[in-house]
Amino acid sequence: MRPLHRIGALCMFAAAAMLVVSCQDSEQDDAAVGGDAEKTITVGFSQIGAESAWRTAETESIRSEAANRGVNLKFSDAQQKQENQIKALRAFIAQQVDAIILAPVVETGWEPILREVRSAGIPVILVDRGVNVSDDSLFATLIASDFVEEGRMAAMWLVEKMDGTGNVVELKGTTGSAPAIDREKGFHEILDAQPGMTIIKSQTGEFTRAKGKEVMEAFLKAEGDRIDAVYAHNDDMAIGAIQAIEEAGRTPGTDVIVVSIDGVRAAFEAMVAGKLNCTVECSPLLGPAAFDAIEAVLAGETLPKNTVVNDRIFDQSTAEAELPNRRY
Ligand code: GYE
Repeated sequence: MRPLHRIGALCMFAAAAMLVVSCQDSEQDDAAVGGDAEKTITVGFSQIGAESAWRTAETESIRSEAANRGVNLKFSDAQQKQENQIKALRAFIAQQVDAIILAPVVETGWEPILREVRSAGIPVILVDRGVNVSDDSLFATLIASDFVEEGRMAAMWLVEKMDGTGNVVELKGTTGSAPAIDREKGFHEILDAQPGMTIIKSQTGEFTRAKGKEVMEAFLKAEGDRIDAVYAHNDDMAIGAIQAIEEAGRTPGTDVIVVSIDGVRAAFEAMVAGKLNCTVECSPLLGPAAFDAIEAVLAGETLPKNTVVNDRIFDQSTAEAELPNRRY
């Protein structure tokens, strides 16, 4: 051992000893202490907003998992705006965070900022929505559901329920977002092969209850009794649509079949009440997987580019038994 190294080793030993002493002295900062002199990591989380029950559940999952692991989490709410997410990422670079969790509102426009983050040496974990970039070394991994498959599952259920005939209206998610693009794609792929089924209207309801209701009201005004079914890209819009259907004097769940995606508690309650017919689960409980990924990346591991979350489908025949098990 060269002298300089020996001094270094001695200093480290002294520092470790001091740490042990200080741990014994105070019990206040339990979370930060963990293990032998492990450093508390700081993670920046750029969240889209709070448009749906799904989104709130995701925020809660990431916040509580950070707390469980003693991670210092810097949370930023973008209020649905990509420009706010870009600003948040720049702020995270300035704060020299150890890693970034990004739930990107839309798919495109991320390359320049992700390059800045990469130059700063900060790994990015994408959660729930993907991005369109030409270079996938701009992020460490994406943890998300397969939205195309979710759209297919909803469509296949509907085709069977309607015996391959009927007019469908579609309430789409946020324009340009991965789930809106892919849930449309998967659903259309199946319906396009059904000569007896037509999507007569399709418009964004921005993943919110209020907008879902407003757009459904307009659909009902324009198409009236021609509407046999609604496909909503998330439960919140489906619940808004259910209100619009009721206010128009029709019965959701029987007169108008309603299918959606997410599997939030309110959707299960609506299925038990007979108003929603089916939901495809999309888990927002991504906190544990996100922090596992961060720990692995910081330990120097290379992660698979895509970790797919598995989804199940529920309808009125299975909703009641499942309701007590729902965690979001
Ligand atoms: O389905 C919807 C939301 O990105 C998968 O975003 C997520 C979607 C979710 O607000 O409710």
